[in-house]
Amino acid sequence: MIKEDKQLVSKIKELKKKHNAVILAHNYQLPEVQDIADFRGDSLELSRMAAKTEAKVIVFCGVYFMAETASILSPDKLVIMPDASAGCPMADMMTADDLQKLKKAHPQAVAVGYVNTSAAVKAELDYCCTSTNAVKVINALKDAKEIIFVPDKYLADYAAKQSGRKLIIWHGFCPTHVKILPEDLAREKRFHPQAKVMVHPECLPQVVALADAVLSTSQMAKFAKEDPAKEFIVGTESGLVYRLKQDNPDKEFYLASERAVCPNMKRTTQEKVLWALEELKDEVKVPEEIRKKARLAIERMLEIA
Ligand code: CIZ
Ligand code: SF4
Repeated sequence: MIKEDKQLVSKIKELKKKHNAVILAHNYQLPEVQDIADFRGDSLELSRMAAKTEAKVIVFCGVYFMAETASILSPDKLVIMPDASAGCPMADMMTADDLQKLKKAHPQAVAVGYVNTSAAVKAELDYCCTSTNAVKVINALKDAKEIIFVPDKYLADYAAKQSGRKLIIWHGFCPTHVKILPEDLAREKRFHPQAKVMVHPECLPQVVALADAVLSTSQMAKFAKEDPAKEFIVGTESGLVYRLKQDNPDKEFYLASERAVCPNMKRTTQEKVLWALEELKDEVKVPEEIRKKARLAIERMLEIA
């Protein structure tokens, strides 16, 4: 078994070299997939890192909108997904048509959208944002009469409370993060009274209200390293715990809920990474017209953040 795994990993390495490929693994990927990645991180972080490399091929182990983001930032590289059927239900809760209608209903509003959106939705946005910089982006829009914030109603709730701005929202949410409940945090706190509670802003407001820190996955990685606490309760998708433990072997991390597993994030396996490199597919390519507009929304965000 171990021998087979070793063979698989060495084949992946060989093909990676042959095709001048870089493997990106989102923080929510399976441990075996994180282990073979050149970079792991959040979706924007990964896409930006890959864009800076000389690689010709990007293997994106994550969900579809993330590979699209990589394609938006690296139009000259071949972007492939080991399992292109891995989508994000939250991103799928809003179409470009939905956003166009919302914008028509609020013609004065500036449109801000979470990175968890399709490229087509991003093309309709004035500003993109991540869970790291959502509040910063909203705060920068002082002159905006109205602000649309899509698609996550819970990230919107958090950003509205933090910025003191009223936001025009959409009814999207993450089906994985809403499975983390206030009673989960209460139970873990009873088991680990010394632990600091960090939660993702995609969580329910009742859960966010109980946290010591509300953070994106890249912020959690940083916070876990820098904070003096030795124990942490982790209110986000399960995959991040593997990385946190590896990065901080002297600290303890407890997943807030065993239910916080994103099935789409778990579709990618080492075998599928190998097949993707063998066949150089499935390609994800954002059409140029959409790409240019979506890129503008990302660039406007980067100017602020
Ligand atoms: O954009 C990402 O990578 C997501 C969805 C999670 C996060 O907070 O890093
Ligand atoms: Fe989408 Fe939630 Fe899965 Fe992230 S964890 S990819 S937001 S469904």
